[in-house]
Amino acid sequence: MLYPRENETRAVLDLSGIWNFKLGDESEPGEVLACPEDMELMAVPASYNDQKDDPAYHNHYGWAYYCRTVSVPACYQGQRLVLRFDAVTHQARVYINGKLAAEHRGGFLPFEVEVTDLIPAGSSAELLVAVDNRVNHSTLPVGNEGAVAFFGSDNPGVPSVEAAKLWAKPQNMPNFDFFNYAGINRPVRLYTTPKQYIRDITLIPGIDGSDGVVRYQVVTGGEVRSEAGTGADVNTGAETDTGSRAGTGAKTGCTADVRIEIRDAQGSVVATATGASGELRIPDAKLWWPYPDTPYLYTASVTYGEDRYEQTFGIRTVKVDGTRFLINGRPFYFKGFGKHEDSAFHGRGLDVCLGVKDMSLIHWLNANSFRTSHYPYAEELYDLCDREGIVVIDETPAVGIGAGEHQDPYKTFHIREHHEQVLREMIDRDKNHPCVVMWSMGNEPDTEHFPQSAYDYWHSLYEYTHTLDPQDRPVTFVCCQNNYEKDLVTRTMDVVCINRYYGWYNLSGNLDAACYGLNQELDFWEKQNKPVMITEYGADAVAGIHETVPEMFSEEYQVEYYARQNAEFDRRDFFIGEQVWNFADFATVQGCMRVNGNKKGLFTRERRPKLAAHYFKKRWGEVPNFDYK
Ligand code: GCB
Repeated sequence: MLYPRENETRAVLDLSGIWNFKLGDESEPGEVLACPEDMELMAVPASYNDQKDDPAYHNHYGWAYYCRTVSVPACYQGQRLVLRFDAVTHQARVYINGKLAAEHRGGFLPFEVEVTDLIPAGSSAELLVAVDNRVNHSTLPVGNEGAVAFFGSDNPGVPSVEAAKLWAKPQNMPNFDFFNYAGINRPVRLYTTPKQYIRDITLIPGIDGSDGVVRYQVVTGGEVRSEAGTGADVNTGAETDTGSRAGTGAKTGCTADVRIEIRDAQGSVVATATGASGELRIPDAKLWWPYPDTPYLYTASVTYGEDRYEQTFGIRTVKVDGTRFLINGRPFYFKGFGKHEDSAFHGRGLDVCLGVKDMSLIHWLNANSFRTSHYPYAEELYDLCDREGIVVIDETPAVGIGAGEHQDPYKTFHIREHHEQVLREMIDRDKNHPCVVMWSMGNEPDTEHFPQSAYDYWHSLYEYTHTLDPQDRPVTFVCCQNNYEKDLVTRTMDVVCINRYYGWYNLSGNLDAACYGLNQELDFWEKQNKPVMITEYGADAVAGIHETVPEMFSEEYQVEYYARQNAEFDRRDFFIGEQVWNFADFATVQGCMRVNGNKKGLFTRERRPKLAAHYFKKRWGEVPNFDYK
């Protein structure tokens, strides 16, 4: 799905601002719905949870309603009009003048609906967005069900489940460790295209000697004069997954009408072609390299009839070769972290200023990469990473698939179809970004208690993911600390990604024992002949707690924890990267394991560095991006 960009053929109206808002309950909104009475004010885009000082918002469970009027200028007459939602978390129903116009499941990926006839140019309409924040065993991320699960014990002082049912309020019980921020978290825009339009562009870069070779496919839509020369059939999954009711009339285009020009960073045309699919050759191409080398970007300017779209891309290759991860043929070492989209007041709402600040801090740290733990991030961030040369592992929201030791989650819950949907939508959205070098199908599912079921589920999904990506990037999922000898599936991924907390959740405070345990495990991985990286390791450090003798929760222990374990990674040739948990402190549900949120950040939530940030700035300044191993 193309990002809404304005140019001489397309206009974009940003609907960000103050909307009307009202909390709802668990009742499902139907096909027809009017804006409620007595609405309050709420900023969009942003999560609604922390905008008001009332636990009813912070801890809400169920539907909530956003309303505003949308006016379409008369000068858009003759254009196709599309309403695009970048992310509504977790489930959305969109009403135009009271009638259901679109629905979407999944809170981190875009959907759109054509509104040319619903809000004709020169008119206004009432836009109502219903948002459901409930997580359960069929959503991604996964929530536990039964609102009274915290109750029940042999202790007579703790209410039994039966007693609690009489008075306990229903609530979300995330099976994941980040606050369940919800609402219209990313921009809503109305954009125009000509009636015949460019629907999608796929660019597949390659390198041949000193030339860049770019295979491309363009999908067009609208009333097509001729059906000749189709050939664009990749990644059209999003067409049905958007849930659009108005229909887009998309068809593959007339070959002769599509023209593509590649421009270099100075704007000079370096290659041209006509037709909906083909191959372009760029002599003496400049490659996209991670920072501090140049992340060089080209622009594909595609025209079709009166429509035009500019898609930036980079020329770079990604490949796993034995135990190495190659970018442009050179062995790359990942230095970075898992992050979150999380900040004060906005919650998970898009904050581009914070995005720019984080890029600056990533450079300050001499890091080169991050994982979009635990969901696809806003598109603006991938654009920043393309331009700033930051390498991204792109992850779906499939976090928390597991059901405790007694139930096989893969046989018990119906998650597969939705999981495939989010993979299709994520790859369809992000496929052209040079910064994305690997897909992560999910984080920390149960792979230990039902190893064969886990293998059947994840390995077939891995094969499916490979078929979705036109660039066929490496595919993985991130494995939690488990009995790695029993786990059958992690070892079959293109890159083995492990989250390990030796010295924190286990062997707590004992770094000698932690290093022993870690080495036992690394000996196991050494025999698998796969590239292995750590995608999470970390220790909570409450900023300002200092000790002469490093103890848990102090900034000194966090540094010691990393220094000891990094020394072990450095001794292993097959070990291709270290991504710490987490870039910054972040909000979680409250609980006795959390001190006002998760404090494993190298930075505080306000982006003040802890001692560990200074430690990594030095270490990563000495570890090169390439040829380290
Ligand atoms: C994990 C999870 C991450 C948590 C982290 C922690 O394994 O993947 O979401 O936040 O541990 O700090 O417990």
